[in-house]
Amino acid sequence: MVKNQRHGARGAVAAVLAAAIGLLCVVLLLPLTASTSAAVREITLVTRDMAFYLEGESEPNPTIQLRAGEEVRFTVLNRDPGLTHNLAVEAWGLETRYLKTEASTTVLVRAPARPGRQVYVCVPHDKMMRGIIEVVAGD
Ligand SMILES: [Cu+2]
Repeated sequence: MVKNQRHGARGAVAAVLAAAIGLLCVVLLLPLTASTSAAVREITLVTRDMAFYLEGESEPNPTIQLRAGEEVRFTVLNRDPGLTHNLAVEAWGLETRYLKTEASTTVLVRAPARPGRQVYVCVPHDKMMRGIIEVVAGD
């Protein structure tokens, strides 16, 4: 009897897990399916000298402005010799894998529907590698 109850509880946990994974798949796939209708903006962030830079620009840890609801593909490229970096936006639950020198990764995100400001960081160096993503009203 007790054993059956334990089994039942385990089954419930498994069902909840399966539902959560299913939901996660939907959440992850939705932006991909929606991306066919609108252009995806490409933003490349290069890490070097313990800071983020927009590709080809010289301002460290720049404020990145996005339009509300805009779809963006972030590419992070680590050009910092001997250092491992990543990109995370905690408010969005976004965190890339850690990148060794010359490694890169890409994440597709949709900016929040409402204007606001979020912090982006490199998790291992979040005191130095830290900037703002500013979401402004879309047109
Ligand atoms: Cu870093």
